[in-house]
Amino acid sequence: MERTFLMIKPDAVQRGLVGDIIKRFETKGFTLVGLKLLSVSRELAEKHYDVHRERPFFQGLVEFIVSSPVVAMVWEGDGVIASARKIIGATNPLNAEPGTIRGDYGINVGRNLIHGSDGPETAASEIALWFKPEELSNWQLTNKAWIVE
Ligand code: DAT
Ligand code: MG
Repeated sequence: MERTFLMIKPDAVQRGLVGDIIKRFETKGFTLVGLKLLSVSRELAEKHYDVHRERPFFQGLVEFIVSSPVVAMVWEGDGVIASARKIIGATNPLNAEPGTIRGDYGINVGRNLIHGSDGPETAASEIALWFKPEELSNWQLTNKAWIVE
């Protein structure tokens, strides 16, 4: 079953948006299989954003992620990787459609509320980076037959 890694960033945690953000993925029909609030180490933040190491915004991005706790999550379901990216919206919240998380709550690319894996390979590596296998639960929604044919 397909899984993706999502991280509610410090701005969204500080602004009290954790519940609203989780609710969007729950009501869509995806299954939450891993969840934790944590203060991110510089080492983890730098590993997570390693592909952006040479970009001018890298240091500021790392400072932001370590500045206050985040909520790390793994969600499961057919098509969850691409669907979560749609629910999240465009990287720059000013370009994100209303109805998306970034479109509804943000106005600045450096405060864009949430991270979501961008493909199957990054999803697998980010899940492994952020969660131990025993921190993930394999379970089924009891109402799954009412969500998936
Ligand atoms: P996304 O988070 O939509 O996958 P990304 O992987 O291109 O976007 O960039 C990772 C994060 O880096 C992004 O969420 C916010 C920050 N970022 C990206 N482009 C930026 C820019 N031009 N200026 C400042 N921060 C930027
Ligand atoms: Mg990205």
